[in-house]
Amino acid sequence: MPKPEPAQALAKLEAVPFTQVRIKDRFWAPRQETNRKATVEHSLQMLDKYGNLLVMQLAAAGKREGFKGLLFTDSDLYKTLEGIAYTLATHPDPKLDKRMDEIIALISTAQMEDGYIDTWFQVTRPDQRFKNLRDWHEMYCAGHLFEAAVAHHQATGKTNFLDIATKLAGLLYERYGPDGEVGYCGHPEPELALIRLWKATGDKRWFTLSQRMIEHRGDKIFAAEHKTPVERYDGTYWLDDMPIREHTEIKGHAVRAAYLMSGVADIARETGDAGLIEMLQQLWRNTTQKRIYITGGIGPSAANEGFTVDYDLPNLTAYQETCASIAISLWGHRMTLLLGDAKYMDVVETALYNGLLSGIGLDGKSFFYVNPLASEGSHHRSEWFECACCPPNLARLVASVGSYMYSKSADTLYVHLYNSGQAHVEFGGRDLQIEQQTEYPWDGKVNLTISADSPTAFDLALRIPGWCRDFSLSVNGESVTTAPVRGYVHLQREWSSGDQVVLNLAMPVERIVAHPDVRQDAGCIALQRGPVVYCLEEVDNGPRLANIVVPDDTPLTGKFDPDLFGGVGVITGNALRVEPESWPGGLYQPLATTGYPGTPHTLKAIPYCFWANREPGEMRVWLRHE
Ligand code: FUB
Ligand code: ZN
Repeated sequence: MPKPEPAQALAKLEAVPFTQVRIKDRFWAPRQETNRKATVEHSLQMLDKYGNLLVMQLAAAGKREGFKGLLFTDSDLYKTLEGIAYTLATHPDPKLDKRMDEIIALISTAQMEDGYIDTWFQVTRPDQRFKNLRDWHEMYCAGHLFEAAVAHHQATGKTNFLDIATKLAGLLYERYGPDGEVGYCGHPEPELALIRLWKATGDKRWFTLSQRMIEHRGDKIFAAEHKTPVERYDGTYWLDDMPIREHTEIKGHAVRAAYLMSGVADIARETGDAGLIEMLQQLWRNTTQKRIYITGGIGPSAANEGFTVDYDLPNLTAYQETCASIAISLWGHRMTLLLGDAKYMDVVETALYNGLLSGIGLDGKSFFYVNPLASEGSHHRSEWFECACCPPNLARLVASVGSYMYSKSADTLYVHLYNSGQAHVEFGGRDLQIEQQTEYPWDGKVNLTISADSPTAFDLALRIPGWCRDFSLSVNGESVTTAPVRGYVHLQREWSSGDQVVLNLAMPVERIVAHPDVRQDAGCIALQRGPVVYCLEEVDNGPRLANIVVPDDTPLTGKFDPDLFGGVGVITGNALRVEPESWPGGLYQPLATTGYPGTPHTLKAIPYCFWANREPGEMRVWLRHE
């Protein structure tokens, strides 16, 4: 058991909202543009095709038949609306705004007098509300409604959606609040959503309800609900197996676990509860030291859509659900805000640039639910899914990615992520603007310029990413040598308009090897440059990628290819491969007769998150080396 980390003062950072951040780079900006122009419309069409809007109409009309879709179908609609709200905040669009209002009006009509809304129950089993909290996702759907409503309110200032949310939250509070029964959802999500609702409305009831759900988790209420003798009940999948402070390992369903920990981090940020914080740190250690993919994704197993045991990270069968990469980003961001340590943001950055973004095609209309780290050519994107949790989750994440970039405390402005663009920050009663110019993640040089109405003293904290082994820094041309503290270099001074900081993060191609206990990666390397993990695709390298061997002494070159995918980093180098044409014959041969390891091959690797955007074929992240 590792030693507990020394007690750490709470940083309690406040994220600079995405509405204050403009991204103008060559990486995220095109993705956001595609999200706004293609994904949003596509998603609305899919919601139509798959019945998500239809079931809302059925519920609104009081119908009892004709339901289509899965029981948590409403959540996909709400996540899409949340994504649309974010796009409206940065790009006002009266037509889309009106369309959103029409859907909100439909939801409002479907909402029952007492505040209840869940189309699956209303249409198919109105008498069974709250009878199966373990499996039926009622409060999960409610949570996504709360998040969408808050986003809509923040984006437009309107309260039509927020009113629906608070009415539903009121019903839940009455039933499961301090004067009610103990209840929490089999799929955590309402916990973090209620915190957002509390922050948006100032109504403390929502905080109390979230806290109560978290404090009681582990009461094993699902045992009684399903008439399972408690001694035979295994609540692991739902993280309902022990009191919340007693967890020492991440387990169960990956999305559920990371959503729950996000809610716990939110509560801990307010209460400073040492037991919760220690548990969060321990679970983060377990996750990131033993149970996470190099791409930032979690949950290797399809069987439980979740965790197995330490160091079990298969590549071909990696589940790494897109939503799980989103979930760890939510959790890591909250840990950053709680403790102000860059190691959390390192993981968020890895997930953002790799396991998460691989979930969506460059067209914005094709998706992965499962994100393997190797494919023999049969893994393809889909326009949507019967269980469509991932596509709308991506839509909301991509639209709001700006909210992960900056945060502030009373005296410090933190820069967590590097992208060209600007942020307007209200700081110490003054409006500041910080502008970044960079080709990140393809190049590690970042120019930052401060603009302020008048000179302002504050501490500018720049994250030195965990992947970076060497960096240099200057302020107004003068070199600064200062060691990072918890992953941030602090530049404390009075800043005036035009002050310039240049940060140079050395970004060589790195050959990464995995811990010796990850048996699936034994004898292999992965290629990484900056935060981006690379892979080989058949379209560039021919078939049988498993046969390619990268000699340890071969130089590997990282460069920017302006003609591929509108501009992207690639890695090239000389490798070797065994071709069947030169095989002497038979299924097995003495090594001495094969000429192994084969003939020269010019290797070309592309970012993992860009794979499956050309003709289909094999893909591989972990490569043989010698
Ligand atoms: O259960 C709702 C969502 O569907 C989960 O978050 C995903 O893992 C998928 O099972
Ligand atoms: Zn999903």
